[in-house]
Amino acid sequence: MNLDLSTKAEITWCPGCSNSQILVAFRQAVDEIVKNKELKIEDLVIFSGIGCHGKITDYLNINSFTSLHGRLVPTMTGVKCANPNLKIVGFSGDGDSLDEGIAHLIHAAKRNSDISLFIHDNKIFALTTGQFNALSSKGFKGKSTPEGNIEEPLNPLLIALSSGATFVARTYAGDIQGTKKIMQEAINHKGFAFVDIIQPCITFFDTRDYFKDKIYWLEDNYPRDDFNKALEKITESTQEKVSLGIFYKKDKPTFEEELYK
Ligand SMILES: Cc1ncc(C[n+]2csc(CCOP(=O)(O)OP(=O)(O)O)c2C)c(N)n1
Repeated sequence: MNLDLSTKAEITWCPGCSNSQILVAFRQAVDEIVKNKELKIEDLVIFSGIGCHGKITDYLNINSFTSLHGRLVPTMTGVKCANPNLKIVGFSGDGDSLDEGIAHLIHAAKRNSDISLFIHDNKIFALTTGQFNALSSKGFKGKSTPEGNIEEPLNPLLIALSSGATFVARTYAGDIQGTKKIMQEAINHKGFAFVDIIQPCITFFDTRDYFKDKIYWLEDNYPRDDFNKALEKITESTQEKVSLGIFYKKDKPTFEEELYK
């Protein structure tokens, strides 16, 4: 029997919003790993920041915590420290964790805290109606940059990898099955798992056509333990093609293991 992870909360995302695809992928991911006895549902705690993405915790019948803007990562690491037996998964916006909360992201990756962080990467501040953020491309025109953004964007995967994340992956919200599998591997990874989920914002920055012909999956036998290759691939992806998959995965003691030694 499938777990009923839905709630009675009315979904208030825009009709057709890719957050719904992320929600479906996560429900399926959790349903399967609970059925496979890889996880007990009562051991799972989900977190969200502030933004359109942040509503996801309202739509999941799972223990949850909605944090302040940019502050979900320290909330997650605090809960994990207090009870290391819990499985900690966070949903964050690119603005939430790469602007407001970027210092927390870097330090959680550096410590290899045993948490999974899923970034809803729409390359804008969506809830506040489309201002540019740290991931917006140079030239992006939005509410706060009507003549075009004059800054270069950050590469979120490069930040996670260079800060010490031991699981670094990227997926595309429109590929629900691919996203589900990456989520499952991230949840099962011991250590800091960073997943960048590219998601078009159909209202303020519709990138569906842009990504349609650019995304491709890494081959199945892609070497995940080679830091330099991951670095190369992650930086190459900011060009013409956008690769999806797990770029890096490494076994390393976690912050909580060291703490409780
Ligand atoms: C400290 C703080 N700064 C700014 C805001 C206003 N604010 C609320 S949502 C939001 C945008 C969130 O963007 P993002 O994290 O990318 O999430 P999205 O809405 O795109 O899912 C902002 C700037 C706030 N609530 N708190």
